[in-house]
Amino acid sequence: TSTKSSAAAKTKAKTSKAQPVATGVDHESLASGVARQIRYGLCSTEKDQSQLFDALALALKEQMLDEWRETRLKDNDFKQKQVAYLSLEFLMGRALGNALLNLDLTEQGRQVLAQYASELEAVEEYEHDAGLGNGGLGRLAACFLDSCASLDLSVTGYGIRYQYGMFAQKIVDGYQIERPDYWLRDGNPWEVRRAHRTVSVPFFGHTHTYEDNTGRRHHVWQAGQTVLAVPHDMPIPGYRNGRINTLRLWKAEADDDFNLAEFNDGDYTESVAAKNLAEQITMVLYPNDASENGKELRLRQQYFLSSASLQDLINRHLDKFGNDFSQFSANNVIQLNDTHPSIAVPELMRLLMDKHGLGWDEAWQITSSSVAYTNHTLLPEALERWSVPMVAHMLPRIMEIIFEINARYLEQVAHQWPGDCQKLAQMSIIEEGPVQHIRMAYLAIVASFSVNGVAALHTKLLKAGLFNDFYQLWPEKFNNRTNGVTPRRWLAYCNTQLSTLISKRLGDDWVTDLSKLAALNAFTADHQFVKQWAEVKQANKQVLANFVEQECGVSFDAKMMFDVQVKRIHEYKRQLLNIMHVIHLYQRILSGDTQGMVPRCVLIGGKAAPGYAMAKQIIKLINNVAHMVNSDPVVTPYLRLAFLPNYNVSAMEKICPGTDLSEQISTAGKEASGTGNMKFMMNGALTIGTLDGANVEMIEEVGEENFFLFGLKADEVEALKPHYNPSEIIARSQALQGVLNMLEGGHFNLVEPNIFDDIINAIKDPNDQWMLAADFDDYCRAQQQVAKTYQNQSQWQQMSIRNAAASGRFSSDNTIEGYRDHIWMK
Ligand code: B1N
Repeated sequence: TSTKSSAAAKTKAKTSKAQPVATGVDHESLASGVARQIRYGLCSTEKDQSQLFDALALALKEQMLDEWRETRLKDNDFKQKQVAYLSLEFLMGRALGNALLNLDLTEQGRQVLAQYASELEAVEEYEHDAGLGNGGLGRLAACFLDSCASLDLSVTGYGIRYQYGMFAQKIVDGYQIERPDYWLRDGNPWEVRRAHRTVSVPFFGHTHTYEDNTGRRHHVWQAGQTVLAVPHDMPIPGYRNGRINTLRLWKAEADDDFNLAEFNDGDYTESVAAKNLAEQITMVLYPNDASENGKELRLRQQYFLSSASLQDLINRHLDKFGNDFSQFSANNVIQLNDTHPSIAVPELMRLLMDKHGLGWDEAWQITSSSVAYTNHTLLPEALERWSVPMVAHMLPRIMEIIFEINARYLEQVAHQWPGDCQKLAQMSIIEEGPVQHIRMAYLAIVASFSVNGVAALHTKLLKAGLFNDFYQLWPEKFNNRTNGVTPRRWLAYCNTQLSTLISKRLGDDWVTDLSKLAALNAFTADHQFVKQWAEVKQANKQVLANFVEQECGVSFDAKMMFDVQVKRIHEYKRQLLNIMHVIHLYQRILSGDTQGMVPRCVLIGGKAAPGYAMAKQIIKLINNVAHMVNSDPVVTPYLRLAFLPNYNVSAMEKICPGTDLSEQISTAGKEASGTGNMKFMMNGALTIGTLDGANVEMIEEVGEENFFLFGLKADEVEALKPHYNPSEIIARSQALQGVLNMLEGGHFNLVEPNIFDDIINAIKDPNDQWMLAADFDDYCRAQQQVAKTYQNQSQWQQMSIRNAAASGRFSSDNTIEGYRDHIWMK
């Protein structure tokens, strides 16, 4: 049946008509699969919804197993290039609805559950989000996996199977509280433990060299400790094409003699108990978005992932080609998701030389033509630097190799800039200082054949600033690959009503070719269509309002405008600017100045890194303002505000379809790309935003007249920096004075004096990097333009259609075609 099903899937993909015809899996086999899983898989007689979730997921996994194995066999047979996507984060979210959609089994799943008097939407709520990532970078990796499988590319995701994912956020008295996310408590029905693919990763100990009788030097790393890496595979189904790719997540386990030597003289029980030291490596995700972690355990995670994944790649290569590495780089690409797995560079050198007997030059030739690096941020606080003594202690052989890479590369620098010692120091992989540090981004650039940024502006700034020296040395390495998001999850799945409406007019080819949405522009004059478009948005707003009521206890009225900012809380993303505008509106309402105001519900959500004090204060301020706004009956007809706790992937699936206005208001030059901006646009939200990240390209596509642009440009931010003078700006702005007076007067913290002092000082600080005061008035102006436009609903709905129509470029399919054609298969 598996060959039958993949053949059926292929015909389906080609004709791509909206009939829910089976891909070889019929209702009966899914139904009997679910019944069997309840009885034998779960050994249960109960059929509550959580058990139904497990049974349906297990039955679906079973349906995928044949095609999964066939995909693997095919990829091993054909000598087509394999891509390994190495990432410390994969923010997958839930898998059930996405798997049903991609396998074309949604209707069948619905019918099976109906037999148990259950609804699909209710059962889906029992799946725990796989929150193995922080934010955009981790979610990008997840979207990429969906696109790679859907484009029939042989790409394996390699990551870590954290026992605890991104923390769960609770709000108590307005403050963020972190709770551990033990997402595996009820088991993970999707994963397959593949113990026979286990590899062993060395740590600590020492190195020595010896010469054999032919005079050849050999390097030996006598590890002090080895940790087992056990793969747990998750299936990644392509969209109705018969391909099932793999996300391979490594779990750390102690091997049988772990630590035995240290517990000598028969302290058997102690030594067995000490095994949990090994398992610590994959215990928890570091919850810092766009900032460095710097902890020893984090380096252990990075090396563990890098070494295990490369050993796996090499094992696959040996199976196919034997001990002949001449074709390794023709058959493999290793894409590094930021510098987090960049320790893979010296690790690949080590494996090739010390384990497989290659010489330096050959190993370097292979490494530097296999590795590619994606940079995701210009923020200096996010650039990874590892201390040399720490690396030398934990990974002694790796440290030797990094020094050697640096020495050989600096010869090239010296050749390019003869006599320029300054250049040598500034470009060295090793940063000098009281303690030497390894600049991981430089290591990644030196070893990579491709270095890419994630939006046009970001890549331009990388080349002109942070990496300019390297751009001069190797201009050919640098390229831009603007981010994207998968239209399967972020439109077809999360917004079924809009999808159905679009497919009625355009057919459903847009699901695999999002540029087709451009045809929607033709319907902006079709009153019937515009009306239906507005009705869908209205229905989605009601769903979102119910969600907000349930999660925040705040009542949102779907007749009001829904103004949303959801993303990690960070000063550069300027949630503070948003809340300052809310305070400004609040003041206007209190003073009776409601001229031209549109009733709005403002929703803000996101997690603060647990150690990021300012971000946590901003959450507290939002909650306190919300309390004042929502409890004043004079205000609530015009303005309501809610802070959504525990923003995550499955929350966004409900939020983006019901949003009118998307807030993308980072200080220009700071947000590398953004990807939430694209999800909102696809779902017909209008954007208020700065010329930053991918916003620039969104405006290119949709036109400035369909976007609410405000604020300084990236070069203006830089130019203003040396003479930025907020007090002068405040003196000239009544609106800003009003907001500051209210904050300073303690209006939002009457019983909690001074808790917002840092925030007030930040706004007035001439060294405020985020330039809140500089952009405030223009932001308010743009918000007034938003209100004016919203009052003309037919204009708003047309602009909404134009935004969705222009979102085709931001499909991750498009992004991945770029990686495929310009990096991986080049
Ligand atoms: O990567 C996203 C971009 O769309 C965002 O603009 C960018 O901020 C985000 C250290 C990061 N950059 N750097 C990180 C995450 C975790 C960590 O430990 C840095 N995340 C981004 C996708 O390109």
